[in-house]
Amino acid sequence: MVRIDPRTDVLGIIDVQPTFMPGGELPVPDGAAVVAPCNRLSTTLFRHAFATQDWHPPGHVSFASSHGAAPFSTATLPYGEQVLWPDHALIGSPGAALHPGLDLTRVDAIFRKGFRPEIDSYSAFRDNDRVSTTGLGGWLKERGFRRVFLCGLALDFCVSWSAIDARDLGHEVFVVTDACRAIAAPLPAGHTTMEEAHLAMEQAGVRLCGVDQLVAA
Ligand code: VGL
Ligand code: ZN
Repeated sequence: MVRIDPRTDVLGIIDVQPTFMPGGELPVPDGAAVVAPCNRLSTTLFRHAFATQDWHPPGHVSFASSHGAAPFSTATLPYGEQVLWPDHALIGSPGAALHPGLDLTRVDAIFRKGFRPEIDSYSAFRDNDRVSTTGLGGWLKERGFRRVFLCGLALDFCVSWSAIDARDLGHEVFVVTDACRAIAAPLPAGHTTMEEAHLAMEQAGVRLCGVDQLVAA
């Protein structure tokens, strides 16, 4: 059991946007199922939360269409290997809005990422070049939040990269796995992006938990 301290614990709701749900441009299997547990976490356990939105301009470097390539292929970009996705999370589009069913009562701030045309950003903290930031790290510090609890989409991309960066910044981090869903794409080596993300989170000291393991103070 993990007892939530509503003053110093914060909930991060990652990319709960229709673009990542069935019917959207880059659907995560069963993605809409995260809305209810995310709401339960934010309304019954936490006093403070932040949300993120993937937020890409047309022609974004992460779009396969920008390279004349097939979705889910990869490209080598100046900052490293990049998976190329279908066009998604277009700035101002309905799919890029926060899901209308998401309860925002406890959401004090919304951070957008992936708006720089030439760099993708999985993490809520830093772009994939690992240099340019969103400001979230400074916000957590100024607000005095110590432990970060994450939920949302997709577990093997934006949630896990955010969790690892929060560890890097010195936070204790919990990923609430049953309030997340994964893309779980197969990789050439035979394993999946989910297995890779699990390993990376374990190495970074990210803790995994379920909604029912968290209790009110
Ligand atoms: C995401 C792929 C591309 C995510 C965003 O939110 O996990 N994944 N852009
Ligand atoms: Zn994206």
